[in-house]
Amino acid sequence: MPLDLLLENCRVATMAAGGAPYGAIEDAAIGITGDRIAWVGARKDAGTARERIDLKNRWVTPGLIDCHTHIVYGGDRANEFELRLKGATYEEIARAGGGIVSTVTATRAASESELVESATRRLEPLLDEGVTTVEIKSGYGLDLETERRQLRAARALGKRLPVTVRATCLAAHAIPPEFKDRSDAYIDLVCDEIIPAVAREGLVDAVDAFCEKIAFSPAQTRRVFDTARRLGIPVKLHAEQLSDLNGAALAAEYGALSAEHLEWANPDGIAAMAKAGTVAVLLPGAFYALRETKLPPVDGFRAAGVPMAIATDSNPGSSPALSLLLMLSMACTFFRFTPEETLRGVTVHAARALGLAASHGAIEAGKAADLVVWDVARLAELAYWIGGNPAVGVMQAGHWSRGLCI
Ligand code: DI6
Ligand code: FE
Repeated sequence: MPLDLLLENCRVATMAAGGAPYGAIEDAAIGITGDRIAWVGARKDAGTARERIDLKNRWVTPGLIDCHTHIVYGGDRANEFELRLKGATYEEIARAGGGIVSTVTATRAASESELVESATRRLEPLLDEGVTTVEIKSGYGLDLETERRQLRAARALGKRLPVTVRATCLAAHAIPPEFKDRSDAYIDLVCDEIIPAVAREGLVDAVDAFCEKIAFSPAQTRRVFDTARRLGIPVKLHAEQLSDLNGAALAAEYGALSAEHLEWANPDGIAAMAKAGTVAVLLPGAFYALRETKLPPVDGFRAAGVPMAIATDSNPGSSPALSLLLMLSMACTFFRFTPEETLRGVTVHAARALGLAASHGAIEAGKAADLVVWDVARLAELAYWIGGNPAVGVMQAGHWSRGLCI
């Protein structure tokens, strides 16, 4: 059987572990059939194909995966950005009724199509840079109707745009104003109504919570995780972003796909994550925008063999980020990642954080035909440039989604 398409004369960062850096193959070719990679290897070994494209020795990587976003919401918070510049802290703004809760008000007021439209405008620049899979969290509804609307918008984006969407229910993101000082009662609603309903409707791929002093306690997080476990849905956790509540260890105890943020993660949490195979998702955009000084324990994760992913955390408050490539630069400069670690962080490890390791995140026969062709001489350039976009071709599910201007 001839291949549908052969991409030849390229250098391929397969991201396979154990061999050359980046799992690279020089003078390579990639065979595509339908929406899958059928073959990858040395150009001289390639079989016949109905169509061939000469990539002129350009680098090809897997499609990028942004594994942590809150990109579906109403309004924005540029006003709070200005308040923070005048000295207010993120926590003070949150405690004064701004912060996440102000986005909740705007999101409750937005229709599904308004949510889809505004999120499309924010997603487009990510897709231009080669993002082919994105995770989208709810958590700006905080009632059943609006959480459902956000998750429906997330599903709709996956149909409308050339991107695979994984939807995460983050109903336990903040305490809604109508439950002020009654956070346990809100967790009852989350566990008894919101999660079961959106799960029944097929709107969620994972359940997340914000375990933090300004949000939910470890005991409340356990209740959310027990609910997810009962329904057979994988979990992930916003843990140790602003303080150390032992959230990383809690996430690992539940076999979480990932624990995210993690600036304050402690050695026990790191060891528990390593044992459970939980991915550390690090978010340099939030670290930057909140002017954090506490660095996540990257050396500890590395030494323990915890896979590290990087994402935009795209959201209106702590990380209004519309570029995943910029996060690679920040991960190197702030967190001391190597350029290769950054690319693993937005491919193989990000796929694993979404439970997609078997099908996405690497260039391997059988995996999704999600690829980016780059106009760079060295792969380190993906993390080196600050701004700009060297992606010259993006393929998602076997189709070119961004012009192949080769
Ligand atoms: N941590 C974050 O950085 C985002 N959510 C969370 O739990 C911030 C969300 C926001 O400020 O709107
Ligand atoms: Fe987040």
